[in-house]
Amino acid sequence: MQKLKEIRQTILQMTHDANVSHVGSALSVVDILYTLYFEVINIIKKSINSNDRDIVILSKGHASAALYSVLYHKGFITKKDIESYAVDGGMLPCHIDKAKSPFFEISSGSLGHGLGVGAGMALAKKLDGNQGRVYVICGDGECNEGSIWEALMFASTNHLNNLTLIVDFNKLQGFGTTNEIINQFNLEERMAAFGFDTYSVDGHDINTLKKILLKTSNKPLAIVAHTIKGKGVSFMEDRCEWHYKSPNDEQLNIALKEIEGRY
Ligand SMILES: Cc1ncc(C[n+]2csc(CCOP(=O)(O)OP(=O)(O)O)c2C)c(N)n1
Repeated sequence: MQKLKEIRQTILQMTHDANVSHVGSALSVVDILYTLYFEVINIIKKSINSNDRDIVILSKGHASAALYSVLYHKGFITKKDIESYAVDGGMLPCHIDKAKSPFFEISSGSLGHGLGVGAGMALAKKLDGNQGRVYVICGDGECNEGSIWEALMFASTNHLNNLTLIVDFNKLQGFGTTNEIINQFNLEERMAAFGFDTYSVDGHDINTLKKILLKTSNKPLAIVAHTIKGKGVSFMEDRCEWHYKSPNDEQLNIALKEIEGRY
């Protein structure tokens, strides 16, 4: 798919140029963001101020390069913005800053907050009689945060059936595998036990993702998206070190070529 190819290539170029971390985290979540922005949500540039629009929160804000690249390829931010990624005084800091653009729904990067904020927004939509869903994307390591589980209880208590949580379940976090650090056991079963309608999906399969993201229910929804950290670049896939490293010149060229042939 041409767009997905370009979006991945932009992420690689950005992290190379800025020499910053989290390229693996961005490549893990990018298919979910692509599906939301290109296939599912109702946000278009002129309706950004509408109270009835959908809302997407990237709670794992360290993967900001994926959001920035998707927004750029959607036409919501500019090439000049992309070139200011991780540059002092630029539009696009490594962790998302809500003040920089109306398309950044919250400031995120300190893990564990996006679902609580999203649940509050979903409740506000209901109280005000507004349309639209709130989609919150968390990491699996982020689910170690107790605040996630408080927000799940809050959402099911308040019948927030306009809220969808998507967990980017790549089984890695910053210092090793998620289950070695704090075992997530069976995320699907645990979220169902907290009152969510829960689905399991291949988080890189756009068609299936789309089908599940469009589902509605009388309960809040949780989608456990099974993903691969670094997806699309074979030497980055499922390798913890790419949480931190950025591609050098040679690695960038190899990665861009691989993406060119693979998507
Ligand atoms: C509250 C908080 N604690 C620690 C960190 C440091 N940190 C940044 S990324 C990360 C790992 C996140 O893992 P995961 O949620 O699985 O995301 P992934 O990068 O694997 O997609 C950690 C611990 C943080 N950003 N916020």
